[in-house]
Amino acid sequence: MKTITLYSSSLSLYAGRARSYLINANLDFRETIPNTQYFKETVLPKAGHRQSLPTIELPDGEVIRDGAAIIDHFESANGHRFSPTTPKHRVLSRLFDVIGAEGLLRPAMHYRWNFDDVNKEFLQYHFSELMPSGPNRIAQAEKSMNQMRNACMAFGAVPDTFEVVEALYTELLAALNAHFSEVPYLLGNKPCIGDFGMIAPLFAHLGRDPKPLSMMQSDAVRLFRWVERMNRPEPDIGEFAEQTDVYLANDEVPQTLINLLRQIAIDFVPETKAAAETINHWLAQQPNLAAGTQVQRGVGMGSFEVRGVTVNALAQPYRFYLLSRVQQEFQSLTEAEQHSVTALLKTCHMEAILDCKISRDIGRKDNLEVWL
Ligand SMILES: N[C@@H](CCC(=O)N[C@@H](CS)C(=O)NCC(=O)O)C(=O)O
Repeated sequence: MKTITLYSSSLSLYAGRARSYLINANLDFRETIPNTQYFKETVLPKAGHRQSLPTIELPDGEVIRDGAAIIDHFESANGHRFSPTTPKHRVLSRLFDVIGAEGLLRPAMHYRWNFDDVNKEFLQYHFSELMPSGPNRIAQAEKSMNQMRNACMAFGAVPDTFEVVEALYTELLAALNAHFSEVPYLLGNKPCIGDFGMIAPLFAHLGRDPKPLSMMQSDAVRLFRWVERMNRPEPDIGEFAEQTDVYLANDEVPQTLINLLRQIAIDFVPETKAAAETINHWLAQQPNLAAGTQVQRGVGMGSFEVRGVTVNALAQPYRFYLLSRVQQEFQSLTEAEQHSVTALLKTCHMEAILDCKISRDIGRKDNLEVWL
């Protein structure tokens, strides 16, 4: 019988999000690398001709490209099983999805690409495996690795920022570890959409590449356990007293989660503001940008300060595609609920994200993100 095919690689940040969802939803799937003729001829044309991981093919031949779209598809098919229903949890779940998919690229790429002494052999093996076999395999892998090294710099990890990137990540490890010492997932005893977002950087890069894996195992055992748990079909929460599989009662947000968001806000908020400014400036200069035009990965560099250090990072419209979903979630609340969510976001130093918008909306057409 045909099952779902996940085109992916263990190396891929975004594939980690879809894989973890499929595992937790107990969906039957087969994971494979997209290096076959079948993928090129049959799957790729249905994926908008964009080869990005993850892409899935359903048993009826439908193809879905993009991790958020993949999760949307299964969430609507299974009654929104991993989407919390109380106001604060709804907004935080979506916010963690943006943070995971877009907000932790700098540490993820830094600890992958700037520790060649420990990581190089591991990365060379995996990158070669992604290339078609033949005499040029090693050279092609090297080329692709160099593109990723450039992407690492574009996300703002350059020698001048290494110290601040590492300081923030060390503090983040401690905040995540403290939270997962209290509860097994972000919002209690069951993963939410935000957990799937967060596993993206915290599995393939920070929880698997040799350098950051060793840091996580030695300095953040409870976070390491969450990474394991996110990739297992059973709850795997034996070390916790509470053995239910529900979110925290009464829309509770534990102090450890507030501390975690405050830590993340240190660079997430200024980076989001800077990216919005850069993208809006770019949009203002594109009066003839037709509706339906594919959205590019980045449209310039955003510049912002973190602890006195200037960081320049690619301004990515996709961040605002996901962020608009946080804002829509907020808009759909009653006035009283909005007040309590705003108060919470203020406490977390995150209130600015409610107003950080770009001047043109992004939608999806033929499996691609497009300007509306
Ligand atoms: N928005 C996409 C991004 C996916 C993505 O960038 N995947 C990387 C591998 S981790 C890739 O395939 N990059 C090539 C590309 O995007 O064209 C998602 O969330 O699925």
